[in-house]
Parts: sequence; C-alpha cells; structure tokens
Amino acid sequence: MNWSERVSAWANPSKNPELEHVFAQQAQSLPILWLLGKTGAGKSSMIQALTGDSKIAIGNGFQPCTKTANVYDYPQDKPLLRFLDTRGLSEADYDAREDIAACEDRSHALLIVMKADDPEQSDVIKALKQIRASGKIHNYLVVHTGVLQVPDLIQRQQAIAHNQAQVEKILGQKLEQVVVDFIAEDPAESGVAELKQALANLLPILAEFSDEQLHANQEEKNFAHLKKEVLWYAGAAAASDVLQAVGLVAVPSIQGKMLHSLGNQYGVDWDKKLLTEFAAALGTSFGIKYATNLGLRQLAKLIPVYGQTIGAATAASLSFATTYALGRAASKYLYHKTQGEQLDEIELQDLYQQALTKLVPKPKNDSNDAANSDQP
Ligand SMILES: Nc1nc2c(ncn2[C@@H]2O[C@H](COP(=O)(O)OP(=O)(O)O)[C@@H](O)[C@H]2O)c(=O)[nH]1
Ligand SMILES: [Mg+2]
Repeated sequence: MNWSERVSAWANPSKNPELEHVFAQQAQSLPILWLLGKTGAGKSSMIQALTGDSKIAIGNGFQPCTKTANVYDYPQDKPLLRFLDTRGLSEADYDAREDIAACEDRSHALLIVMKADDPEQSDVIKALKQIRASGKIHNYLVVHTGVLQVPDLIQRQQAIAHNQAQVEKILGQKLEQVVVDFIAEDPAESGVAELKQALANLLPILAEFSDEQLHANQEEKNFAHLKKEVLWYAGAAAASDVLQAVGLVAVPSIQGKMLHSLGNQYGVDWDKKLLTEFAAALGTSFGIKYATNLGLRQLAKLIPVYGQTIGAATAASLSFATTYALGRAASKYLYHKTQGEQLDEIELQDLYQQALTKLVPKPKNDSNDAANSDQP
C-alpha cells in the first residue's frame, strides 16, 4: 500500500477480527464497582440512580456472574463499567471468595451499602472479614442509604455513625462515606451528586460519565453524546496494551476505527485530504504526526504533552488518554467541518491538551527521566 492508501485504510477500516479480540478482552477487564449490602439496602436503586436506567429495579440487564453475584454492564451496548451486585449475602453459607476473585486484577472499588435505619449488619460484617483477610480489595466507599427515612437529625447522625463504626472496625481503617436517599423529593437532596464525586475519586473514568455538566456551546453538547463511545475506544486501546501478543492489533488501529465511527456520526468520510488537515490542525509540535507516522507501532506512545513528565503513567493509561484526547479533538474538528465553520487551531490543540492532561496520571515526583521508565 502506498501512503495515501494506508491513510484511507486507517480511518476507513474493514472488519478486523483481531480488533474483535481486543474488544472482547476489554469487556473482560472493565472496571468493577462491587456493591455489597443486604437485600433491600438500596443496591439496585443506586445502580439506577447512577445510570439512569429505570428498568434495573425489575432486574433487567443483569447477567449472572458468580454463584452469588449478578453483573450489570454500563452502558449496555459498549460497556465502560461493570456493577457487581451481590445477591447471596444473606445466605447462611455466603462465601465472598468468588466475588473477590471477580474484582481482583482490575480496577475496582467496593461500595458498602447500608440502610441508615438498619443497624443489623452482621451479614455485611461477615463478608467484610473475608474481604479484609483476602487483601485483594483496595478501594472502599461506605454508602448510607435511605437517610431521610430517619427524620430526626440527631438520630440520623447516630444511626449513620453506628453503621460506619461497625464497618471501620472490621476493616481496621477510616473509610470515606456518603449519605444518600434515592427517593428524596428534591433531587438536590438525594446526595447522588456527592456519590458520583466520591466514585470519581475512586475510579477516575467515572468522572467522565456525568452528562449533567452545562455545555458552553453546541459543539460541547454534541460531544456529550459521543463521549461514551470515545471512552469505550479509549478503554479498548488500554485493554490492547495489556493483551499479550497483540500482533497487528495496535492502538492506532483502534484509534482509526474510532475516527471512522465518529466520522459516521457526522456523516463525514475521512479521506487523505481531511486527515492531513486534521493532523495539521493538531499541530506537529504535539509530536503526533499521524499522517506521516502511520504504521508506527508506537504511534500512540508518543507523548504529546509539552515538557511534562509522566512518571506515574503506564502504557495502558497513556493509550487510554491519547485515544480519548484524539477522539475529543476529532469530534470538534468534525463539528466545525460539517458546520462549515472556521476552526481555530490553537483552540483545538488546547482541547486536545486538556483532555490528555486530565487523564494522564500526575507524576509522583519531578524527575525528568521518569518519562522513559514505562515506555520502550
Ligand atoms: N426511602 C428510601 N428508600 C430506598 C432507598 N434505597 C432503596 N430504597 C427502597 O428500598 C427497597 C429496596 O431497594 P433496592 O434498591 O431494590 O435494594 P437492593 O436489594 O439492595 O437492590 C425499594 O423499595 C427501594 O425503593 C433510599 O435511599 N431511600
Ligand atoms: Mg437489588
């Protein structure tokens, strides 16, 4: 293939069975939010509040995962996140081992869900003992539900403090807590915004979920609709980095597929002219040089952050961030293209840069050679 054919093939890919393999791998390594709580504690209500899927209450969308837990992948078509809902907790012989294993080796957080007016939490405590002993679960958040059910403020505080203390005692550490009521009349009082914030601190990808931000303009509004898809491709790029023997499947092929898909949404076919223009608008000083470097296995590993060290970044997190930033910038480019509006290149480069810096883990120290530690 000559250069121009390669360019077109990149952004207009045919079905690639190896990519399917990567996407399957991604589905198997989704970050997990594990909800642990008695029946009736509010686990389903929480998934519903976080995803906005009202069919959850009647069990729609759940798949069996372990003997004692169901999973709900969100969004359902191109999932970014998996909820693990333990249903077997009250069974006398509940054994947490299988559920622990389902969370191990991928990013996860355990949400301990308790109704504020229910001090009887022995099943939760029993499971937490096992979880602590395993040493496998590292992120915890305590969610006190139904807090408005205890109208007296002092009693409410006492009830929450009591349940919080039971859990902290068993886990041997102070734990972050949020208080919620999923059927609060005033949504501002539900605590769901605080819950989302706490979750975003635990699993950064969740910070990108909320569609509730105000959008400054139409372009941002449009991107809000494309964002989950861009995040999904970013997740696939990260997953491909942990796959061994990926062969031909490289981060750039996934990015090409993403560009193709975004182009479809805007009714734009990428051709050589458009791709060249887009790459030029992003600026070669960013080190991307997409058009000229196509085919380079390490394309996505070029780190387009001015003078910034990336000590804490792993290959997977960089692939995630560069793919997301590319998708963000491409969406803006496509928007301007279809609107026939002049594109401000500096603005585009800033947008790319912002998207990237938000997702690349901050360096732990200032050492400049940290940039080479994780990368070939
Ligand atoms: N008042 C109030 N009721 C709740 C809250 N969370 C759940 N519920 C109710 O408690 C019951 C059980 O909730 P559900 O989410 O199905 O609990 P799960 O068994 O843990 O999944 C349902 O009737 C919910 O409407 C809450 O925050 N406040
Ligand atoms: Mg339930």
